[in-house]
Amino acid sequence: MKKNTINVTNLQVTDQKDWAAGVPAVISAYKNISTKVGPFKGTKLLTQLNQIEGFDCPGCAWPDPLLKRSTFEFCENGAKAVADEATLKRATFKFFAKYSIDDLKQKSDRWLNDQGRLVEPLFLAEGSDHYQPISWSDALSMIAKGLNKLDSPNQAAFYTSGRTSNEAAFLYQLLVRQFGTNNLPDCSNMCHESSGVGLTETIGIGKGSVSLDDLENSEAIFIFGQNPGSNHPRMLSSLQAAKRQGAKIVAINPLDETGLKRFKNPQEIEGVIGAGTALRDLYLPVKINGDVPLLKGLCKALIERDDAGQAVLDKEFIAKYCYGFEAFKQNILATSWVDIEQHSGLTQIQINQAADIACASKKTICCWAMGMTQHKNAVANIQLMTNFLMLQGNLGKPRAGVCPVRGHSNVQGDRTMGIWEKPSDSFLDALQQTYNFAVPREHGYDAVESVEAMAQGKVKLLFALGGNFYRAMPDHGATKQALAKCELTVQVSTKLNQSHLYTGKSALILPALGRTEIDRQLSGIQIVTVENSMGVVQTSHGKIPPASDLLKSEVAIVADLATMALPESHINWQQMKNDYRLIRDGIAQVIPGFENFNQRIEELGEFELPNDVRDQRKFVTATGKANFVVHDIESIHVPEGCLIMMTIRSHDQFNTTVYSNNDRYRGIHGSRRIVFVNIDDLEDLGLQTGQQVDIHSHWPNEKIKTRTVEDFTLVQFDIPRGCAAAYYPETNDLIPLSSVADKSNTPAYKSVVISLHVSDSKI
Ligand SMILES: Nc1nc2c(c(=O)[nH]1)N[C@H]1C(S)=C(S)[C@@H](COP(=O)(O)OP(=O)(O)OC[C@H]3O[C@@H](n4cnc5c(=O)[nH]c(N)nc54)[C@H](O)[C@@H]3O)O[C@H]1N2
Ligand SMILES: Nc1nc2c(c(=O)[nH]1)N[C@H]1C(S)=C(S)[C@@H](COP(=O)(O)OP(=O)(O)OC[C@H]3O[C@@H](n4cnc5c(=O)[nH]c(N)nc54)[C@H](O)[C@@H]3O)O[C@H]1N2
Ligand code: SF4
Ligand SMILES: [Mo]
Repeated sequence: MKKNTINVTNLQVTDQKDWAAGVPAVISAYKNISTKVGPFKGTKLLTQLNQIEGFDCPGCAWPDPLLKRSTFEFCENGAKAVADEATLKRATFKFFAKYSIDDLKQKSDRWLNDQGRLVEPLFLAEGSDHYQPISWSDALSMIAKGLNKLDSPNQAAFYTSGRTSNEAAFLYQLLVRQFGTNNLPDCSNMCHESSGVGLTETIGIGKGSVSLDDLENSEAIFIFGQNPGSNHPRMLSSLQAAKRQGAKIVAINPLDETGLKRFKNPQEIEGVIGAGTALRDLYLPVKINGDVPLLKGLCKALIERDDAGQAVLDKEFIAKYCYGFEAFKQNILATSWVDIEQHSGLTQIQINQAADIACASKKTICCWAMGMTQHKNAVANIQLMTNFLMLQGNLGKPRAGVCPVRGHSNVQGDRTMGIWEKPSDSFLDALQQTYNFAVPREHGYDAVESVEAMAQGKVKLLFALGGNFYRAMPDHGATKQALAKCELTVQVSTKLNQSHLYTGKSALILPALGRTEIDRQLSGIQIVTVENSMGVVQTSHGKIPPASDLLKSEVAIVADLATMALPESHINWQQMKNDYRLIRDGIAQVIPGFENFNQRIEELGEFELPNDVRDQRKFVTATGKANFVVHDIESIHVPEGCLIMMTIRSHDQFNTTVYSNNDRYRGIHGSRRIVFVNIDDLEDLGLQTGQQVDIHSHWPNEKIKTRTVEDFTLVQFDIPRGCAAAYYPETNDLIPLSSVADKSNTPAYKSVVISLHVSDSKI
């Protein structure tokens, strides 16, 4: 892998911050928007962010308050996402004439993104090393021909990243299924797939069961494997509201993340000049991948207390709504405290402190993100968290429940719209009935399987609606080779990224409108809708003129491609492109909960989707009940001299989009090639903070036993013994495609066994 340009002398390390947001967040937000968009235009744009008639934040999926909004309904990182999209910079054909693909491969993710918006369709011919402009009709007809040339529809894969609107997503899956395949991998496969799989088995719905109001009024909130200060910053306002109602917060994380320590709300005087609000009441420094033993310990503490005569368990709930309790109880009681302590890295006393908080609460919520979903035993993590809540009846009642905190702004909505390689029969039946064609029933490839299929020559064309598939996947080496075997790869994009450089034999870039931009079609200006992390469907109205006259909306790209690729289709794609309301009429017919879709958004602007667990305490599972599931502790073997490493996000990136080389809360400035290690481990390993190292990862059961990324700087950090952390995507090459979660097939990006070696050049 080519190294990003890094000058280690630029690295400055300061102490980790002990509070988040406040004035520095406001300054950072305005600095970003003023530099990239201009002070006046930029500030005006921010006042429309997350407003009822404004546009939905292109950042994360955190919900907005229902129907009541303040003037500033956004966070620092939302402002960064907006500034990044609304930037005045443009990557024109002159740029692509100047830089060859090889030149661009030498550049960092940050540099590529910094070149500005993509403004016209571009084509990379086989054997050529420069992209050149191409007309929309030539580009789309090339894709249509490429698709129709395949021996089977299953030789194409259609990726989606979670920024795509409901309308574009619905139309896209309709195109893909009428073309004849369910090969619809998406970023969810790398993200919350483990949550979907785990929750569906236990409670019958792959989504969360709480609303914003529930969270803000619950009595105890357990936050597992999540860094909301950077990745869902407005969650801190909700946690603050909950604290003010007396909630207790427990943070379970190998890192004592700044955002969960103390929050200075920049919208309050107290947040500007005062000390802010302390958030977490208890911090559990769990070892990486130590959550299964911790959760078993928590359940054990509750069950043992109940057995000892304290009324801790909700026996009525368990008897009436749950299945499998006795077997679960036996398994939990048979798990020893010695094993729990050893594998979680926590003491019985610490776990009992968390159990005290659970016992004192009648309304408990568990929130989580990637720290739980990106491990081999991720589905076990999710199921044990759910089971922990079930013990006290914390499901299907107000202010209690499960809260997977989603990543991309519409990743949840895309799934609801049918972006899924394993669609349910009921969804396919409804699609078939509404659109009157034989939909493919065979399940398709997920993200990892798509790469494997490309490597085997089974997939020859990749079409990606957004995202940075190459860079987001593990094992860049293998992914690159697999992509190179494709006849054609197509990226629908707003900004330049590495997926435009590591391509199939030929490649296309189709430039798309972003969320901030006005989307005008024949019937007038269009709005789109998205679904947030808590199942609320909202509208988004683009506000600024498009970055170029040549941009098309994602809906228009899909409709125009469908028109060319499916000439026999009886579906009137152009009519739907001209008026997105017709797409919403289709959604209303196919997807439960979207009845009178157009009318409801026109009248209300937003509405909540039905949720059996939350609304009716109904569990549509194989047993008809909420299931307790037995999971054993499967600890990862970390040989002597090795550490277990998680790959995490910095404060100044959005996934593979890097805004700067700083990570303010963790005290890192000027470099991303960092490994965080405990000082005692450094000492034992004979290493020192500031030293340059190569990271080796170890896979004794794989063909390639050792993988290496070079030139990282060691930074001593407050992290449990035996653990390490480094940023994604610079470290993705350390992870083979085969290292995935059981059942969900999500890459185990956060369980990487590594060793550290002083870089050759520095010995
Ligand atoms: N600004 C910004 N916002 C974003 C994103 C972004 O990149 N930048 N990305 C978006 C997307 S797509 C997503 S999915 C979310 C991601 O949001 P997060 O999941 O918060 O993101 P990560 O940085 O992957 O952080 C995972 C957290 O889990 C902890 N962790 C890692 N391993 C373990 C473990 O074994 N156990 C426990 N208990 N904790 C662990 C890490 O220390 C870290 O705090 O954010 C979304 N929002
Ligand atoms: N090691 C490691 N790897 C990981 C993770 C990890 O924690 N560790 N996290 C995983 C997770 S949770 C996720 S979600 C994936 C992210 O995977 P992706 O969603 O594929 O990646 P992003 O970086 O979000 O994609 C950024 C690109 O999207 C395009 N884009 C932005 N906005 C729009 C738009 O409105 N329309 C269109 N068409 N394109 C747009 C831009 O061109 C931009 O360069 O990465 C995964 N990879
Ligand atoms: S919390 Fe997420 S959705 Fe809300 S403004 Fe910040 S980045 Fe945007
Ligand atoms: Mo994600």
